[in-house]
Amino acid sequence: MKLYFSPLACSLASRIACYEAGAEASFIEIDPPTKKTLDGLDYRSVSALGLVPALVTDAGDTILENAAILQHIAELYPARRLIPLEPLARTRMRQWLSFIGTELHKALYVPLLDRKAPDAVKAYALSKAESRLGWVAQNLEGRDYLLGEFSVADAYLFAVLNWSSVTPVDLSPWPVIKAYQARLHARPEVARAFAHERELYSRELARHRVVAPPSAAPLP
Ligand SMILES: N[C@@H](CCC(=O)N[C@@H](CS)C(=O)NCC(=O)O)C(=O)O
Repeated sequence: MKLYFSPLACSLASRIACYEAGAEASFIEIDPPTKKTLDGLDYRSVSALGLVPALVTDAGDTILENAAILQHIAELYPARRLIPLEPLARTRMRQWLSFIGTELHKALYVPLLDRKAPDAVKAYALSKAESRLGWVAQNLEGRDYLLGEFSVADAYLFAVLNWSSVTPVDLSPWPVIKAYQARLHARPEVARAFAHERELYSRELARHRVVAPPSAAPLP
């Protein structure tokens, strides 16, 4: 399969899922400003909206939406236990994927990362941080991962929480979240995925001759 991604974007979660699953995958980088692969293919021919990630299966089917891709990878490799077997736990995992995608990714971080978002929009988004992150923290009390065991929901949350460092989202009121980030980063496959994309992100900045200001942010 082929995973289309941009460095440090939400597609990092799908790369982590591939690594954790031991999946045989090739990774195709999309340059965010041009929406082209590095060898010039128009990515809109894969994903009409130009959003990463997209997964193209060996049979040639294209799957869009991070939450769907994460579940697809997890289900292809059941032995890696990246998705719970028990129905209620599986539903809880979907609950988290939905929460992370809507309440955190799109409602909180995207407006903060978007240089074109008006200040009032950023302030409104930031006003959601305390309740949303407080809810995450409450659910991490006494647990190593969102569902107790690692799942692809943790991969998604890791990718999204990483944007805190380049936005005004302050995680320091929630040591349990900071400890969770460190725990995830201590997983060898998470660390490998993150280190690789950080390197690619530096190259992306260099390619566009961007001198990274303190607020330089990866694509949300
Ligand atoms: N609903 C989509 C959203 C994906 C998304 O927002 N991807 C961002 C990167 S994190 C993107 O490609 N942004 C480019 C753009 O908005 O043009 C999903 O969950 O996969």
